[in-house]
Amino acid sequence: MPKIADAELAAELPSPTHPEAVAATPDLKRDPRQAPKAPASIAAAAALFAASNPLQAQTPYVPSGTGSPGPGLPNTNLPADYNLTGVLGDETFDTFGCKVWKASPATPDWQQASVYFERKFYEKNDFQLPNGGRITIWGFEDTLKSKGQNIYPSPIIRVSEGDMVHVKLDQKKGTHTIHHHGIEPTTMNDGVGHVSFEVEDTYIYQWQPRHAGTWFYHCHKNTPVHFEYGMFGLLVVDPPKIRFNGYDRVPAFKGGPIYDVEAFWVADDMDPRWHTMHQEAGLCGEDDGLNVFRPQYFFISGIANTQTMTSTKVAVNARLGDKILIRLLNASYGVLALTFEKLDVEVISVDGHSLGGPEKPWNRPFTIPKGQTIHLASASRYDLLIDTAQLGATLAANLVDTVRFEFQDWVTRKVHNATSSSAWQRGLASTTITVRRPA
Ligand SMILES: [Cu+2]
Repeated sequence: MPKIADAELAAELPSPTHPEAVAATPDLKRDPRQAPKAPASIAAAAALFAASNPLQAQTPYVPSGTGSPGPGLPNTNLPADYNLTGVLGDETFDTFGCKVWKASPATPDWQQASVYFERKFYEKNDFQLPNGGRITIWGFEDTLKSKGQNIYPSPIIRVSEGDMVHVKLDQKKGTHTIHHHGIEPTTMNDGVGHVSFEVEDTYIYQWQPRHAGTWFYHCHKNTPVHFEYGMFGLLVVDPPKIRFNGYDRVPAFKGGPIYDVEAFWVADDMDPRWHTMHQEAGLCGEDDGLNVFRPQYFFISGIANTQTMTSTKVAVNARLGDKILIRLLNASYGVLALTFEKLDVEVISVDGHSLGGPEKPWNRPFTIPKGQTIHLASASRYDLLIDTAQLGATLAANLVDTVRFEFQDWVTRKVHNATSSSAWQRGLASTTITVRRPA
């Protein structure tokens, strides 16, 4: 059903598949009793694997940024009147955010960008749902790299540590902002409407990332409503390239692991009632029912839960010996529970910040054993590393791990609509990680 969403994503996120993993022919007839015994440790297994498979590093995966090279966009808007920033006049708890400065100022302290992006508000009224229905979504169109495509979630912003980044918001209906979540730029560039301004027409957000990891960006005007409509996308910051085994590679963070396969899993739930609200719903104290959230549809990276098992945008393919990095964002309004059936998973970063490594000696990564459930709160990110060398130097047959997602109510912790007779309505999704043995 969500063919459109799938096709749109095809132009966006790389498929979490090592090219050679698909080409390799599975040999399911091999007698498992002849397989050498797996070494005691993952490190020993990896060493043995590398020694026996010289092809391992011949086509290394190297991620690349998604922006355009500088010097960026001219700063032609008129200077800001700082006396007007934030909320206007007297505000109460109920009406906070009701009267906010709306403007299109020039970017203060503007500098030439090393990389820049354009994001234009879109409204799409025919987003296809897994039960055949349609819903309205909002998002950010990348007018430089995928013009005319209404991609959900919005296109990834991928930059490198130390880049001077410009993101131009072009907005044609009401007011919106872009908050680059966790990046912590100056107040005017933080995109939180009620402490600075909402963008009436255009604005160039300027910021400089300092920490490699997985972040996200979203509209921060009437955030519960605009985020629910779909105004968010992943934001990935890469560390500098390093030379490894004769190739340029990009580790997860400075001093962190190098990976061969990269997957992006963004979990989201939709309550169709919320997709009929107006832009300012509830902002001026009116009761628009924002205290009631009853999601009916569930997605991983824009793919409906009925399609995630087989979608090439969600299911992961790797070769034995590969390291898989999964960048996981819980964009739902509940608790996301995630269980890997057969693979141990190492959490190497939380909310954009690495665990361990030379820059974070005060903490360390931790392992979630197979079968044990990981829980994420709303807006949380986990970077999950799976070293397939844990399976040993040989595999009797390809290993297929089933990964199960549960969308839980944030208060009752029950799976949404768990007893529904329709699979699409249950807050459940599954996908697979396939590890292929050497051909
Ligand atoms: Cu918005």
